[in-house]
Amino acid sequence: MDLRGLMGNIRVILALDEEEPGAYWRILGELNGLARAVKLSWLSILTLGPEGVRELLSKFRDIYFIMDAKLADVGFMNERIARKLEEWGFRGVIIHGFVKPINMPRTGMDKYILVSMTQETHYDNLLDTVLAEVSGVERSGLVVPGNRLGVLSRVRSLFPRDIIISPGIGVQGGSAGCATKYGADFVIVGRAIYGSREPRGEFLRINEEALSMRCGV
Ligand code: BMP
Repeated sequence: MDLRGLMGNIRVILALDEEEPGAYWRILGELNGLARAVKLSWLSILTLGPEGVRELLSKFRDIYFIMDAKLADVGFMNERIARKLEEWGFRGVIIHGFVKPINMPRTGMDKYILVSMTQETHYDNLLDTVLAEVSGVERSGLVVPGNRLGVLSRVRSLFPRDIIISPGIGVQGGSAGCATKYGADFVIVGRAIYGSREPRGEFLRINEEALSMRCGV
């Protein structure tokens, strides 16, 4: 089942970039039943350690964990890193789209390709080149900034069927309603949820906003 099938009426992927191990357990406990997909990062691995990550993933078995590895190494390294992540229980991995050809690991994990970032980067000068490369690669979805609506709508128009997941919501200025209106299937949200006093309430509020696809009203 792909991410659309797994998520039901949830449009929020939680990004957990905490610097204290207990916070991962606390937030996932509070968001029990709501957080169906969670993106971890290298920061999460540095904080929890390999054993901690494995423990977390095996405790929250129902959650679809994506490792935001931003893989951009040579082929054999991407391959070896992906193999470890899959062994640990990750179900999705994020790969940079600027490498030519993109070194897609052979893995059973879902593969999401980052094609542009929430801040300006040289991706912006190369967007068409990157997208042409991406179109020839087997993928599960794309990571596209949710706070840069011009980029988001351009990618959506060129990739009408791809799953698009979009960071940049909340602290980085994007709105969940605008992101889904302009083409995101799911918004990736971190600090606005885990940094809030009421993570559950905030999760639900942002999810409602994403579902509403309301932008600028
Ligand atoms: P926050 O919602 O707290 O701003 O977190 C955004 C998350 O999305 C972080 O995990 C960050 O690494 C990730 N991200 C991003 O912010 N911009 C990008 O272009 C790509 C990302 O993966």
